[in-house]
Parts: sequence; C-alpha cells; structure tokens
Amino acid sequence: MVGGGLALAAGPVQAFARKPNVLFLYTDDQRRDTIRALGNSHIQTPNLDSLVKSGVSFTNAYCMGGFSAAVCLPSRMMALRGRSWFAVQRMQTASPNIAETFNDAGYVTYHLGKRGNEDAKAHPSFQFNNYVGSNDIAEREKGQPAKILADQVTAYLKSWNKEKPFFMYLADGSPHDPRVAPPQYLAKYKREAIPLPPNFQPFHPFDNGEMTIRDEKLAPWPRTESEIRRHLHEYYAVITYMDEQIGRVLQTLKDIGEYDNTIIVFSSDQGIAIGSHGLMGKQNLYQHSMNSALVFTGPGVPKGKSVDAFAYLFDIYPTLCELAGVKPPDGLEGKSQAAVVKGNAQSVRDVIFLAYRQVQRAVRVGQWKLIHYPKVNRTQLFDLKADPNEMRDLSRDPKHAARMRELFVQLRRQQQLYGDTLALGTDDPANSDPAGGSITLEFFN
Ligand SMILES: [Ca+2]
Repeated sequence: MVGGGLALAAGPVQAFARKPNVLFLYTDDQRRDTIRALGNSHIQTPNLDSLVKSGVSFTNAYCMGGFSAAVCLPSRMMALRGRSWFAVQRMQTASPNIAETFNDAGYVTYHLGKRGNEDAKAHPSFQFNNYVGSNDIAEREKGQPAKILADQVTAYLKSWNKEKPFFMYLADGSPHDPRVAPPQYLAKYKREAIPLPPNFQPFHPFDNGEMTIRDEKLAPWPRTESEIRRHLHEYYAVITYMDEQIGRVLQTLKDIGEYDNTIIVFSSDQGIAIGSHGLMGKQNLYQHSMNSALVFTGPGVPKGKSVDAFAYLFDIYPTLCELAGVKPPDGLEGKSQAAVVKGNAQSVRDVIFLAYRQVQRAVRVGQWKLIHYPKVNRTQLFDLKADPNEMRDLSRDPKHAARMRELFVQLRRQQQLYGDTLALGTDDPANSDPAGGSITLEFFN
C-alpha cells in the first residue's frame, strides 16, 4: 500500500525536484551598448531584448582585463574558474572550474565554443566539449558559426533525456572579427544612419602601451568616420544575426518545456572600441571595452530590473552556484551576486580594479574612475556620472587632487589584494605624452 503510494508519487515529485538547468551564453567582443533594450535604438536585437526584459541586468559588470593581448581567453578563463587574471595566470592548471563543480552536483555539462578560445584545463572538464568556427575568414564565409552552434545545441536539447539537469556553456565567436554577416542582415541597416560612438576620435591622445597590436591595425590611422561606419555596419549585422541564433536556442528551451526551469546568464567576454577613443580593439580599460552586459533570468530572478551594483564577470561562477543551489569550491575570488540579483542586497563590491598586461591599471570607486599608464607616467580621471563616455579627463584639475590621491591609495590596495607587483611609475617614460604626463608622479613615487 505504502510502496504503491510512493511509486505513484515518484514520477512528478522527481521531475519537480530536479535542480534548475543553467544556460551560460558568453558572446565575443560584444559592447554593452549593442543591445537595443540597454539603450541603443539603432540596433536590432529582439531576442536579447526579451532576455533583458525578463531578468535582471547589471549596468556595472566588468571584465577585469587580461594578461595577454588576446583578452578573450583570460576573460573566459576567469569566468570558468571564478578567479582574477592574476590568480589564473599563477595557477594555470591547479584551479577548479565551473564544469567540475556542476559535474559533482549531478549535472550534464556541455560546452560548445569557438576554436581558438580553448581553455586547456577547464574545457576538457565538460562532459560534452566541442568547438565550432574560428577567426578564419574563409571558414566564416562557408557557414556562420553562430548558426552551426545553434543547430547543434537545438538538436542536443531535443534529444536530451531530462534525467539530469544540464549546465550548458555556449561561447560562439560572434561578433568577433572577421565580421561576416549574410547580405540580408547587412541590408537591415543603412550604413550612413549608424551613429558614430560619442567618444569617436581619429587618434588616441597618447601611447597607451598597446598601439600597434593586431586589433589596432584593423583600420588605418587616423580613424575616419566612413571607415568606422563600415566596421559598425558589419558589427551590427553580425550581432543581429547572432541574436536570431540565440533566439532559436531560447525557443527550443520553450518548446521542450524547460525555459521556466532554466537559469540563463548572458554576457560577453568584453567589449571593443571600434572607433571610441581612436582605438579599434579591446586592449584598453575604457568602459566600451571592459564594461559588459550581464543579464540573469530564470526561477527566482525578478523580471525587467536593472541594478548598478559592481560586478566582475568572474562573479558569474559563484552566482550561478548559489542560484542553482550548488556548493561552490573554496577559494574562489568571485563573489556571489545572487543577493543582488534577487533584490536582497544593493551590492557586494565597493571597488572595481582593472588591469591590462603590464601597461594599464584602473580603479573605480563610486562614479570615479582612474586609469593609469605606468610606462608613460600618465593618468586619466573620469566622472562616469557626468561623463559616461570618458571624454573629459579631470586628472590635471587641482580641484580633484585629493580624490586622485585617494584613488591611487585604492589602486595600490587592489594591487596588493590580487598580488599585482607592477610598479606604477617609471623614470624613463617611453613615448611620453607631449602634454606632460609627469604631473601625476607625486602620487606614485
Ligand atoms: Ca572577446
């Protein structure tokens, strides 16, 4: 009698008790301002818009930077390991990763991402691990990696037996260059109607330590309006195409009845300049390159909310653990943002520290952001509240001298926290800024 009752209950109870699935969408080089629902009325991203509207968006989420010019890989390594790039660089093979954590929690773990972004330690921990596409232009012209990825993922989801929840990490190489969109997506935009970024400049005002890298050679100097519009046109078309492919994955989740039991996190490994500040790449610490979109949706997540709490993309790992009810490993540097997502906390971080190789450091406290270039003794100070596009450098304004001093103290403190030993000044500045960068020497000598 009792046994029969249990048997009857087992089916539905078991289905209900299964942990939520997790879908982690991590695009490549997608600026935060390329999502219509986040304020860009010139771009078409209906699927990402619906995701934003059904979840919680962070306005101040950052890629911490990177230890190599290929920032994509350090960003992904940080996200998958829940640690800063300093720790990731020090412990290339020793750190636990998000796939191991979800394997141990009884999930089916699945990764499909761009060839060339291989994390040799974390990716093999996924039970299913494969790659599509690359930076090869001929391959992109043969077939769109975003579509190939969506084809494979939707087929997988339709055949998934639902016995175990899935943890799926999808890391397509769009909209990273080469930006090859099918002609009908280019036709969705009038090139001359695409506005230039408000901080468009023909040149970067000084040597930031990374002016001759591959990405900076994607357009000639001085940057011209027509050349930047050409790049933005292709960029927008690829994003709209990618958005449609993401939509196919989301629709499949709905079709198989799992959308409401899936925690979705959407972000991009970092942004990119494409004309902002006279730069083309992401080898810089400006907002356009380090401030990514970060959106959570799913069971227990409020709908249509925006939060201004500071977050790093390496907070995604412990946040997904807490949202899914999975225990994270000890020692992560990422902090769970779940309380912020659920509206139970305003913020869990007071400071953002950004670092690019041995040539740039930045710190953000409140609305103030200081970017420092140790190889040329140059500093910038921006008031992001009054100047979100970082166009007015206040570092030489005597009114802000005390603030500069405080921010340098904070910068040093963050360096200590993450074991960053970079000296902040040099006696022999390379290619020094003709405007005279030495004015800030007093702060770091
Ligand atoms: Ca990238």
